[in-house]
Amino acid sequence: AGAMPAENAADFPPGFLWGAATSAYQIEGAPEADGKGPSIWDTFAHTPGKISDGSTGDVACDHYHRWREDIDLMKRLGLQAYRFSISWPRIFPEGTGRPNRRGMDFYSRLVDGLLEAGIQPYATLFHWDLPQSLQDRFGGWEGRETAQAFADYAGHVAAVLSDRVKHFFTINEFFTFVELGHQIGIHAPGLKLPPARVNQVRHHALLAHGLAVQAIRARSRRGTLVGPAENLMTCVPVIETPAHVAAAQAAMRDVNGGYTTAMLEGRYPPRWLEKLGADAPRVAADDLGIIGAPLDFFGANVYAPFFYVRAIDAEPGYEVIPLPETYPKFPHSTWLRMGPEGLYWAVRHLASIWNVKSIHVTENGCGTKDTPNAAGEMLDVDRIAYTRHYLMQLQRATAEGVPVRSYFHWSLMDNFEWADGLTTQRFGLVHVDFDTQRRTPKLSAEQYREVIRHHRVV
Ligand code: PNW
Repeated sequence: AGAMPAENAADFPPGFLWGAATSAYQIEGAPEADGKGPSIWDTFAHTPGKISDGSTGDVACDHYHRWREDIDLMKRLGLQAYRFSISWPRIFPEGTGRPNRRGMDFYSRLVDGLLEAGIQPYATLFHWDLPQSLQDRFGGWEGRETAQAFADYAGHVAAVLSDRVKHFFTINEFFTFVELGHQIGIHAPGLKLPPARVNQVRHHALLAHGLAVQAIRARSRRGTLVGPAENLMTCVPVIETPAHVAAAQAAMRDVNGGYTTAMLEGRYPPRWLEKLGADAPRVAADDLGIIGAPLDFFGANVYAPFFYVRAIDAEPGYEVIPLPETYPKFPHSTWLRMGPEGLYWAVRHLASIWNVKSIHVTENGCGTKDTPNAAGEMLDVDRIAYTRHYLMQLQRATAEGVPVRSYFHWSLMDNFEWADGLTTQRFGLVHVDFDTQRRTPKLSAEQYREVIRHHRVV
């Protein structure tokens, strides 16, 4: 499904799936329920000064207890797919050892509920909530042991759920937890390591992905599909002519050298290694073959483009130039800006540079303040405009034959936005009152429901 041309020029292709995404620590709460062990995010959020509004994920959306109600919410939106993440320390409270059956049962019930509602489950295995025990015992991702532990966990989950879950994402956004967690220290585990150690963390995370792909394939049902969900640093050609497009492709391969290029080419690009110099990671003999194993699909989280690129004569044939200043920044975010063409170029580059045959847009959305008006409505026009402009670009890509299979809006509902906590900015289509746990669809939820119903941008 998904490859047939659309009947109307403005339609998305037949079979294209519409979803929304969340992650475990951001919505579940219940950090000690049913034998769950602590994660590094439990620890980090409870460290004074780390979360801007002083909140934690202890309750968040209380989804662990309200998942039935949340499936009803998804039904009302008309969602066809739902991307959630599995909390590793619910399944292995200490990261390794014996699986905790009661933790697994939660996801098993959730998956059954989704299927009953006619919603396809898409499961992410790691969305940053590393078991604290692995941090304590192996230095977390600094230890090669953590990569193997992840593969064992991933294989176990696939063995239990692959009779009902067809799509598994290994790791969500390497860049964010590696760099923000280990270099800048604003995400868990809050470290500021020197470059050589950050590079080793990054390499172990990639290795974990590769080992998990192997483990999932070894232990799942036939037909199970696996890939990453990665935040590409998208390079937009300054002018859409062959020379500038080629320059943007070359820049893409270099700036994503530590992640996407390594996974899709099975090697670190020479210019990227050159930049790391003596700080390059230690790489064992088979590592890059494992990291570069062919994938069933590529999941792309796309929020904003990173650079404009132009062709130049001098080596390396491209020049990175800043994005236009007139691409507005979102006032409550440090990094998010409006740049809809980034979505078009992200998926087009995946297909044209790396010949990716199946692409899922695993996240796209924006953070806003959303306060109710006098009538209690949330008229989140910033989100409506954002979604419309990004989807127009995605539609262009599908109309040109780029093999995009699905789109997941980030996020289904307001949730714990990491270092920004619960209230600094809200990403939901559905508003959550964190005092009462009342869910109220915003105007953008109505727009998204109509997008799904009409299978085109509205
Ligand atoms: C993603 N950046 O994080 C995450 O996958 C989600 O869990 C998160 O809630 C969402 O986007 C919104 O922030 C990102 O610096 C964090 O470009 C940082 C960046 C991008 C995505």
